[in-house]
Amino acid sequence: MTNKIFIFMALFLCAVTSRAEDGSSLWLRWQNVGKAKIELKGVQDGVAVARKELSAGYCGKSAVLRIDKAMADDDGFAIEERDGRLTITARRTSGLIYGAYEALRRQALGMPLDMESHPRFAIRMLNHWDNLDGSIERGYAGNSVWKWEQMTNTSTTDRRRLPAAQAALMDRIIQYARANASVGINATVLNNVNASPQMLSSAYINKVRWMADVLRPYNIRVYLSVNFATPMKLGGLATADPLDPQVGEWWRTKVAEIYRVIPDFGGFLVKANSEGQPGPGDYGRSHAEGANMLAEALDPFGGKVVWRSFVYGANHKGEDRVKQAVSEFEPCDGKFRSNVILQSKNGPLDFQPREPYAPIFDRMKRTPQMAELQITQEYLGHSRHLVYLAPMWKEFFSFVSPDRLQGVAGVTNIGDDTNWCGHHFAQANWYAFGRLAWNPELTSEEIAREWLRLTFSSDAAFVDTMTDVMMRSREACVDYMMPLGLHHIFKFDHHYGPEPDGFKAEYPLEWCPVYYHRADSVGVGFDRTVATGSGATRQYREPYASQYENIKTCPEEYLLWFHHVAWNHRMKSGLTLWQELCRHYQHGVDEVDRMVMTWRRMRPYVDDRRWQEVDDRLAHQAENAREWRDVCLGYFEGFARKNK
Ligand code: BDP
Repeated sequence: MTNKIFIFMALFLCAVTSRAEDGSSLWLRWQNVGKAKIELKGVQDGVAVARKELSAGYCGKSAVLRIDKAMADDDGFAIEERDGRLTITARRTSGLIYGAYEALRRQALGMPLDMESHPRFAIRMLNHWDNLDGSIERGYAGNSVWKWEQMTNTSTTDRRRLPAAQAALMDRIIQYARANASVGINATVLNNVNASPQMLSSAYINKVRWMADVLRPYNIRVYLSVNFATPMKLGGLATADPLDPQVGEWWRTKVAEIYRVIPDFGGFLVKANSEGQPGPGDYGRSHAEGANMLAEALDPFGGKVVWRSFVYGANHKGEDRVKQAVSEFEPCDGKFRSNVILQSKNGPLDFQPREPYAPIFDRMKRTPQMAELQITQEYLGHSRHLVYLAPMWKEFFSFVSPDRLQGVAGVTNIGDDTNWCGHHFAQANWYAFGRLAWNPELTSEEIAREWLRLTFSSDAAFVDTMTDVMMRSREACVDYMMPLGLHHIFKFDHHYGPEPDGFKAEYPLEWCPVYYHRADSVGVGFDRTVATGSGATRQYREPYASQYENIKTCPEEYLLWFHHVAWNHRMKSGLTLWQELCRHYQHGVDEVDRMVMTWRRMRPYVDDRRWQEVDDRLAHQAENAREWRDVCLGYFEGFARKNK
């Protein structure tokens, strides 16, 4: 059979159908065809998942899974297909799993199967901000998928031997694992960075062991967030001082207890001395001293400490918040043990719709680093707005080379909602995160196209139209929320609607919108220049430092981030700043109106339930975009009145 006919048949058999449904199957919609014979070469175990997926989903005659020790030592793979006979070759068994999913994706997309691929990052991680009580910090898709109370004190993952509730829970976790493995995600932090000390109690470690057993066949390593004061709160010690020998001993014993039951445990994620969390600073110790103490305990087992740089308001109170991570961590550069990785958010503030990149990625020269991206849309309309985030992450990678990073973490957007993510289109962000964590060179557009086809329909009229909608959605959000470099003018606490006049004397100043936009009768924006402002531009490498410093060369999308600009300042368009601001807000609203109209035309291509659910959310987004425009322009006009 020629390749062409074969692919045609494959497509026919495995066509993505448009039946009524609820979105729970995500992008994993290939049909159970159950024909292929699977053969193993040089593989002992660890490939049950690849085997099962291929024998259910591969439409050809047979598949060979083969280990080849001559290949690069990573999770990569090679795929070859000749007349319906598939061969997947990898150095590690994990590569066979990823190869199997890639082959099935290509088959579903009608693409030639032959290819070789290797991940750009070794660590491709999700961060869950899930609390032990089932709530999720900044989660907008229901409660936590982990039902800790349903995990009994059992060590079996044989679903027939589990109580019904735990068996159902296991099915859901396996779906989660499949989704992750299908896009190459290989690590997960199960709990919130604002961590409960209870997470490390023996009872919870036992539950984590069960989770790790369920996830392991999918090559997903489990990590935990830890509370730095756990030795006091759980262990009853009088201190958590990292230089106190008893504290070190407590952590070593705890780590040994974890590895006894989870031999491939990944390590700890730590938020220390940030937003009220305990840390080494409580004892006058540095971040390096704190991280190294944990790293020493984990080192004999190959575990890692992922230490967050999201720290402000502690040692550098009063300094421009966006400068504080560099001020705090630069003196520690070169002082961390080799199994510590510093994890920083993509921007220097906090997951805004648009931020310049965080200069800490340039400044830490001798410390392994990871980027933290936020998949959950804390500041981009929660799970109510359609905002495709791949273009934002690509923007980040255009400033920070993937070569500087050991890995990427994504703060996940999933919960126990039937469709996982609240908004059907928010699934695209989970998918895109994984795809970019594997290969940051993929374009946002390619990823959108493949996701749309796998999730909804391959009809070109649908895919072309909705790819365009997705590609424009992030810029639309920036426009109706915070164009031209405005930032953090959200309502307190929920970070959803606008509150440009937000100020509360009892809150830290860095939480108040007025601190960030600094509007007055002359102009608007935060002067971060070296010449007259906070000097944050100095933290950037050239050519950016000079470019951002000068109002004439500063890119307009960052203008009000770096400069306090007069209302009547001439923009590149010839309009004044005030007029340009109005134009952006209006454009954002117009874009959402267009999205609504476009989606109405997509009805023939989408099943009723998903179509309706997306339509409802789009209507809400259009309303919210107007609220942003009217509240922000109404407020700023009060200042601009005389000088616009
Ligand atoms: C902010 C969130 C807060 C998180 C914090 C963090 O508002 O809920 O705990 O970041 O990343 O974006 O630690």
